[in-house]
Amino acid sequence: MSEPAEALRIDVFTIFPEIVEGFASQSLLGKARERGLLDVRTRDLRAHTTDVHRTVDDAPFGGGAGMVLMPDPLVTAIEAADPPRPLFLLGPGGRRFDQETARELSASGGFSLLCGRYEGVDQRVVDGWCDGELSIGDYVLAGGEVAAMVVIEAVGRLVPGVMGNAESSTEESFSSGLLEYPQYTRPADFRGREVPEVLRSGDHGRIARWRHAQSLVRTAVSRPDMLAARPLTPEDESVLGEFHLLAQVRTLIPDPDTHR
Ligand code: JCQ
Repeated sequence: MSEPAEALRIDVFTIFPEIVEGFASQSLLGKARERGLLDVRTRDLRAHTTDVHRTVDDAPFGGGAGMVLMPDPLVTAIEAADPPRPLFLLGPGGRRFDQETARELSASGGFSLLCGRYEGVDQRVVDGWCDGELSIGDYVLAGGEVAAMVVIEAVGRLVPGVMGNAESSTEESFSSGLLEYPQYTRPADFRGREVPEVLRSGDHGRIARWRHAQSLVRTAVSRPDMLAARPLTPEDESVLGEFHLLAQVRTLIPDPDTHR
C-alpha cells in the first residue's frame, strides 16, 4: 500500500474570492477537495487594503482609459499567502493554456493564479512577483476569474483520483490528437433518428474501428489543423477505407505545400 498523495494546492488571488470559492466547492472539484486531492485557496486582493473603500486600482501613469491594479495590495496579499510557485498572471497576453499545460500542472507540486482586472496589473508586480502569464484564448474578459476557473477545472480533473476511469479515456483521446467519436444512448430510435447499426452489432472490433474512423472524420471537419500536424497512419487509412471515408478525410486535410 502506498501513502495517499499530497493534495494539489492552487492559490487564487482575486477581488471576487466568493465566486471562485463557490465554484471550487461544487461538484467534481468540491468532492476532490473533501477527499483531500485538491487544495484550492482563494485569496482576497482587498484583504490587506487599509482605506475605507478598500481600493485596489488606480489610474494609469501616462494617462489613458481604465484602471490598473495597484502594486501594494497585490504584493501584500502574495507575501501574506506565501503561495505555491509558479504564480501565473491570467490575461489575454499570456502563453496559451491548453491540454498539455493542464497535464503538466496536474502533475506539479502546486501553483498559483493571479486574476487580472481592469486594464491590467502594474508591470512591477508582473516582473517582480509573477513567474509567467497564461491565456485561455484570444478574447478579452472583464477579469481573470473565469479564466482561473477554467484552469482549475481542466487541471483538477486530471489529478489522479479526481475522476473515475470512465473519464480518463476522454483525456487519452485528446492525447491521441483526435476529437472524440460520437456517443449515443437509448432509445435506439429517437423520433426516427436511429443509432448507427454498427454500435448495436455487438462486434467490438468493428465498433472500435468505426469509432476511430469517426474521430478522424470529426477532426478533419472541425479541426483540420490538428490533422495537418499528425499525418494519417496506416491504421487510420485502414479504418477509413473500411467505412468508405478515406476520400472525404483526404479532401479536408490541409496540404502543407500550399501554405503561405
Ligand atoms: C485570460 N484570455 C483572456 C483582462 C487585463 C492581466 O491583465 C488583464 C487580465 C484580464 C482577464 O483575463 C482575460 C483573459 N485569458 O481577459 C484584462
